[in-house]
This record gives sequence, structure tokens and C-alpha cells, in this order.
Amino acid sequence: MFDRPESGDAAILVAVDFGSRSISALDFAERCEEFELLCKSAGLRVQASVKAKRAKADPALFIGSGKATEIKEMLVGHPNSVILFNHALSPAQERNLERALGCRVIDRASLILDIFAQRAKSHEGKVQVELAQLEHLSTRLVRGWTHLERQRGGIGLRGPGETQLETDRRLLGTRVKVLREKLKKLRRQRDVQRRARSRRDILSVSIVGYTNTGKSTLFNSLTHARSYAADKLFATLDTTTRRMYLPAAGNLTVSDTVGFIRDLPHALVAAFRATLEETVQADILVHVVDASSPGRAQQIEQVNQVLAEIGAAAIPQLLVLNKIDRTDIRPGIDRDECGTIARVRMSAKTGQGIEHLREAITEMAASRSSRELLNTAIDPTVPEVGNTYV
Ligand SMILES: Nc1nc2c(ncn2[C@@H]2O[C@H](COP(=O)(O)OP(=O)(O)O)[C@@H](O)[C@H]2O)c(=O)[nH]1
Ligand SMILES: [Mg+2]
Repeated sequence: MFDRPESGDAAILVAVDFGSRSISALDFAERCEEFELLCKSAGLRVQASVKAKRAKADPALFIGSGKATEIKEMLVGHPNSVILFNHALSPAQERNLERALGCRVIDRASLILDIFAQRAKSHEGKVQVELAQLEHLSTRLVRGWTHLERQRGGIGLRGPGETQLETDRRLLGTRVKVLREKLKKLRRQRDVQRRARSRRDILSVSIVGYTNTGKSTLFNSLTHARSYAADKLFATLDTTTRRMYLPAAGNLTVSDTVGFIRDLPHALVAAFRATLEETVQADILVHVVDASSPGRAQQIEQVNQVLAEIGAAAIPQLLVLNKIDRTDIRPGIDRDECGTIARVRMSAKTGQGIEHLREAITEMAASRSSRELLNTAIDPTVPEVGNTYV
């Protein structure tokens, strides 16, 4: 009904505080701030932020009619504004809101998909984003269809509108299939490359973490590369891999990956699985955390949740407390009670503490190769009786 938003469009942001016990007032403020950065990352000009408090979402409009009127009044004189909701809207809510407000309404999932669409550079990235967008769209078409079906009084009564929907769905289905095939092919190529790498038995390190924590900056300072780093959410979508050399650990590969964020649209996680699987294949995960963010504990949780979803939960993880230059934390290494490295404190931007990261990776690499030595030292032809070797 309305055009997609463009760079520079004025945006009105809407966030509802449902006052649930798990989300404190601080969390809510932080979510709003993050959402604003998300909108700015999409190139939108934030004109106003509307906050509401409700016990639960209104089934028709998500917000109350009073809030809707308030927003409508803000729109007077700004006919080209877009309204962005920091929530998932049902297709019906989206439609009702657009009708009531007379302008384009976008929910959180669509916004994230739009950002991904703007940023995708590689062929694989583009295919993945298009697939995610179509899948997101198809859930909307399906719901529109059942909605119409009910209006028409049930099965067997096909109006022209429904036929159109069916056609749309079929075309969509065909395109989705083509894209899935393409992805499969790209994935096979990736597998071959990966196998070539692993045959050489090079240790692989993947940098993971919440979006905007400084992964690309860290990747650059570690490998002296120039991966794009910016104060934008999802500046990097494609995995970039580089070789590096650590005197005591030898050659290894380091990969910069896409960041995670809470409420990542599911279609997106599914479409990016192939890219994320690069992460799953890593020997070591360097999990970057923004030490200066008050929400870092939840961010760590969100990242670990996605890692578990893609099957990377068991990979040894090194936590990096980054951006310490913004705090009074000193650079260094934290160990657990067994003496194993648990955390590195550093700043990727100033370079403070980066030697600790190198040291930690070297130590983890050494403990991995001694584990492998132990495994190959056990003769598999001799039946194992209990755990007799020490
Ligand atoms: N103060 C400070 N800023 C940092 C540090 N590391 C990264 N940044 C900034 O944080 C923003 C996001 O960095 P980026 O590397 O793109 O994060 P990514 O999304 O995790 O890849 C950029 O503006 C960086 O300059 C750091 O150690 N200290
Ligand atoms: Mg990045």
C-alpha cells in the first residue's frame, strides 16, 4: 500500500513497555536506545519516539486508540513519515495501523530484514536475505488468505481476490525453491573450501558476539585487515576469513561474523544458517562483549542462545571484555579456579590488552593440540577397558 522507507525518511518510533517482571525500566530504556540505533543504521531520520505502557497488546492496533490518535496528530505536516514498532506485529495489526494512521507501518522483523537487504554484498548474502524476506512475506500471505477465507464463508467459494492470492503464493513458492537450490549449491562450494582448510589442519577461530560490540574492529587489529567497522548495527553481514600467524601457535584462520541481536527474525536465522555454520566449524570462538554496555549480561545470553540453536554450544569459548577504554576496567586475563583462561579484558580500538588476547588464543591452541595428541596416542585397535590410561 505504501512505499518502502528510504534513506533520510523521517521516522516515528513506537515502543510499548509491557511492564513484565523480567524487563526492568532500565532494560526498557536500553531496548529503546538500541531500537533507535537500529533505525539509524537503516538510514532513517528519527523524528520522535513514542512510548506506551500496556498490560498486553491490543489485538487490532497493538497500541491503544488514544496512542494511535496521538501519533496521528504528530503526523500532521509530515505526510511521508514512517512508523516503526519495536515489536512483532501481526499482518492484521500492520494493516489496521496503516489504515488508521495513513502511513507506512513497519515492525521490528521487517526493519531488520530491510537492513540486511541494504547490507548484503556477496552473492550468497543476497540470496540469503531474499529468501528470508520471501519467507517472512509468505507467512503474511498465508494469514491474509485464511482471513479472506473466513470472510467469504468458507471453502469452495473462490473470489478473484483469492485466486490472486493463490497465484502469489505459488510464484512465491517457486522463487523460494529456486533460492533454496542456489543456496545449497553455494553451500557445497563453501564446504569444499572448508574441507581444504581443515585438511591443512589449520586452527580456526571465529569472532562472535552481539551486534556493535567491536568484532570487526578486533578482527582488524588482530589480523591487520580492513574489515568494515562502524557504529551501526549489522555493518558486517558476510563472513570474512583471514590467515594470521602466532609465533607459539603457528598459522590459524580468523573469521569475522555477523552479529546477533535479540528477537532476530527466525526466517533470517534460518537463511543465514550456512554463514553461521562457518561459526559451528570453528575450533575456538572468541565471544566479544561490550564492557561499557549495561545490558552486556543479557547480550551474552542472547548470543549463547543463538549459538546453541546453530549447534555451536560445545565449542571452547573465550570471552573478550572489549571497549574497556570506556570503563575503568584494566587490561588483563581472568582465569577460573583451575587456572584456565576465562576472560580477556581489552580494547580493540586503542589496542590495550590485545597481547593478552594473542596469549589466550595461543594457550587455547596449545591445549587443543595436546588433546589431539592424546587422542591419536590411543591405539583404537586395542579394546578399551575402563579408563586405564591417565
Ligand atoms: N571505545 C571503543 N569503541 C570501540 C571499541 N571497539 C569497537 N569500538 C567501536 O564500536 C563500534 C562498532 O564496532 P564494530 O567493530 O563495527 O562492531 P561489530 O558490529 O561487533 O563488528 C564502532 O564505532 C567502533 O569504533 C573499543 O575497544 N573501544
Ligand atoms: Mg562487524
